[in-house]
Amino acid sequence: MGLFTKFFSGLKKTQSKLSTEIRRIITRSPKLTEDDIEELEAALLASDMGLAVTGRIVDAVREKYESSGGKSGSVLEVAQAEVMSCLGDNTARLAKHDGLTVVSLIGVNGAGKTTTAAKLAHRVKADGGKPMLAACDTFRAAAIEQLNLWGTRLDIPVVSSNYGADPASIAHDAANSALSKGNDYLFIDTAGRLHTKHNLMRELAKLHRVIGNKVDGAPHETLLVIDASTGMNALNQAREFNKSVPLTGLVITKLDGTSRGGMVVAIQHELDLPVKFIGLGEQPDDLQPFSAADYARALFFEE
Ligand SMILES: Nc1nc2c(ncn2[C@@H]2O[C@H](COP(=O)(O)OP(=O)(O)OP(=O)(O)O)[C@@H](O)[C@H]2O)c(=O)[nH]1
Ligand SMILES: [Mg+2]
Repeated sequence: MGLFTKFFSGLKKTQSKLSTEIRRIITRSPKLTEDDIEELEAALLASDMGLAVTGRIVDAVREKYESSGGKSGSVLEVAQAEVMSCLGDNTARLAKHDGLTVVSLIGVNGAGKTTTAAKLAHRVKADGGKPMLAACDTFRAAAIEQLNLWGTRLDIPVVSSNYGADPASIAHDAANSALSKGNDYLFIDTAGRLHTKHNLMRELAKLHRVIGNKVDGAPHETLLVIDASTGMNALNQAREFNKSVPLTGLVITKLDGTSRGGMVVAIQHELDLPVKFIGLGEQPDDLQPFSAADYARALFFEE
């Protein structure tokens, strides 16, 4: 399956709701009225595109409509171009350092951290790399077994310890193991935590400090994993996490399960952080590097 096809099928819920709404608005009369514009605005906001981006799209549509003497057929195209320009030329890559690259996956409970760690390791392996996983969630019941299961399924080594063990010391042991075995990527799966829990944020900062003392510059990537259905609260999450541990990028998961896929644009527009990967399903191949062009095209695709 090509990249665009994957984006398109993963974003199907958002795309079909948006394009059905837009088509309904533009086909009922040959001219766009103020009411039509308002309905367009509501449809965009319902996809969680956010006020700023929605405003830009609506302005662009209005301008196009006025300059074309009332023809409204190109709304989808205008919206697509505007989203693309909001996102910039963003094509994601995972950082790569000489020797071992350490990637930490963090986020609130259930966001998709463990699955994303496994999927990323799988990508690295498919590209000929040598990934390792570290089970640093020693808190949630069955978290260690969950990562070990992924390790077995994908044939990727997992360093783990017992429940209640210090996550920082597991990360330290995993880095030792990865360095001695010549692994090129270490993915650290951390426990879910609310950004408002200061003690848990300190624990995360400690883990990062310990790994940084072990491997120069580590963690090289700190990816905040966000469930796409979180909506605008994700902005708050990102800002708070970023205060404790500097983020290098975002992973937006479960886009396949929501019609609010517009939040990717809103969050990238509001925060100065790249969306690096998006999750479009539960299978290992369902994590895709983010491409602004494919995303914008898929969102407003006219079938
Ligand atoms: N449909 C879909 N499901 C996903 C995606 N990413 C993760 N999931 C599912 O979401 C659920 C939670 O994923 P986990 O990876 O366990 O989340 P987590 O952040 O590690 O959760 P905690 O460790 O409990 O904080 C699992 O059932 C995953 O299969 C995605 O992109 N699409
Ligand atoms: Mg987990």
